Amino acid sequence: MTKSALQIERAKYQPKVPAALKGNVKAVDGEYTQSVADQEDIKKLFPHTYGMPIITFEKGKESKPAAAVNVGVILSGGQAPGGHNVIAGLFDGIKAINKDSRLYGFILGPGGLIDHKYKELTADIIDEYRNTGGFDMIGSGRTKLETEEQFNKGLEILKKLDIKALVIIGGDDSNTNACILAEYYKSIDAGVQVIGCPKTIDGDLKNEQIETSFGFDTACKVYSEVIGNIQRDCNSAQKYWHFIKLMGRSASHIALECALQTHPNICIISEEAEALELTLDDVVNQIAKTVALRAEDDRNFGTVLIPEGLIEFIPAMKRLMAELNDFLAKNDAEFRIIKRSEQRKYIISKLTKDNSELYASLPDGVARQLTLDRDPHGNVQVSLIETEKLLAEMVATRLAEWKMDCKFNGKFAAQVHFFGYEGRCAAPSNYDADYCYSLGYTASCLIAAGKTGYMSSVRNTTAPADKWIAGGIPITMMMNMEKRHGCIKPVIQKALVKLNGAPFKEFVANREAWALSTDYVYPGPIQYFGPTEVCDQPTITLKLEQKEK
Ligand code: FBP
Repeated sequence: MTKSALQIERAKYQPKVPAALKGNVKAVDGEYTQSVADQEDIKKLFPHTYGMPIITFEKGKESKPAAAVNVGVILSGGQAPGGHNVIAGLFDGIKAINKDSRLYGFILGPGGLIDHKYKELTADIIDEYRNTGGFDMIGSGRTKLETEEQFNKGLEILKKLDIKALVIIGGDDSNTNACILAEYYKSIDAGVQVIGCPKTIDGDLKNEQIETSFGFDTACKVYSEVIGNIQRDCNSAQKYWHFIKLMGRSASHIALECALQTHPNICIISEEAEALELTLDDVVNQIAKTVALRAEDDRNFGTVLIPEGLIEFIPAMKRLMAELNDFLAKNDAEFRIIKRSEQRKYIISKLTKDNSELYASLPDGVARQLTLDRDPHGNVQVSLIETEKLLAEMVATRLAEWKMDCKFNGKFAAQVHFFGYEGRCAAPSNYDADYCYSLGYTASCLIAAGKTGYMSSVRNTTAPADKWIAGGIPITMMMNMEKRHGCIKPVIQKALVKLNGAPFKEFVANREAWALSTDYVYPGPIQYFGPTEVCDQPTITLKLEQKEK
């Protein structure tokens, strides 16, 4: 592999880890747990893994060397910076248990387990990928592990390779699968532990114990760098409004964090739009008003941050999408054979009155995007819906109307952007490099402690790494019952932006000033070498959340 000078230097970086993970480690049981909601249902569905205690790792005494253990690892779902370091931490951890331990990576996500596609991850492979971005060491995929047939097929290869523990690195859906798999293997006494790791740039897999999902830090820093660059372009050319959609499927954590880092003129937060029951028209008016206000000072330029999931949070759109999800889940075969030119008419004829009218009012492109294939978890693929274009077009139309009524005298020219894939495979920031390595190493400690159905957890991460707290959280603790793909299922509850949380409050306290300002912040690129104040800072979101505790 040809490497850049930065890659060569970066490969030598030694991730910082919690003090408790240096040397012998002891598992300490904490409180017994309950699921966040629907306790009776979850308990019934997970009789073997429900209610287990929280685990914390502390420094242990010198102990006899343990037996070697073979471990499998899967990268699941969207890429997130730091995944390779989770695997490196896991590798080093199981080698510290016993140097003859072996690590197997399943290829291209959960599908690799079912199809028996794997490779042994030896020291030379691991060394090649330390501190690098991407998931290309073994690849990732979105196959949903949900049927007993799949679990049993997976078990065949786990048995063949004498794998005693499987680590699934994924987001809320993949960790839900990890929990179901752990329960199943325990119920049949399969002798395979299952451990999850919290991954997703979206930042929506977090709770009291899981402070953040890995990748969020780096992805937000990458997007904030380019938003800052665009804002400098705004101040230089003074001629465009930039509509910037940011990834983050449902929750608006990425948009909010980028707003806190860059101070844009407008940032829409989906969770607020939902709480205020805004219509699409309200959102358009809100943006157009700021454009008109800035135009009074000849500031015919600015930035608008739009979370990827916005469309799903506008209540009327949400109702429409829920009905579409159910309808398409039940009538997929029939819908697929309808000619593309007839599909819109067909959907309009099948929906209930309000939803049908709303669907009929949408521009063709967006209407079509709403009926595209769902992901394997039954979710609309919001990254395919061009909300940034939709809003830019609707704002232009609104301003043209206002111009006719002499309510707007400025100029309006829009540029649209979507930042998502650009940040998912970036080389991990120091925070993500350290956090991920620690998560992987902690997973090896959970394996050594004989745990299953746990998620690897590293807390107190706004303090210096030495003081980070490593442990494990029962995955059932994060679950509730939700409607997915037309059925009620146990799933990990998504963490949305809290409107009474410190990051949102900080945004609200500043947004009016930012709306009119040209005093943007330009965060610049991620720095890997240099002073701690520049290189080792966690996200503003995490700092505010920790301060609030
Ligand atoms: P995960 O939840 O699997 O981490 O993926 C998150 C994400 O990056 C979202 O932000 C985005 O909507 C989606 O993946 C895009 O998926 P795909 O890579 O399949 O296009």
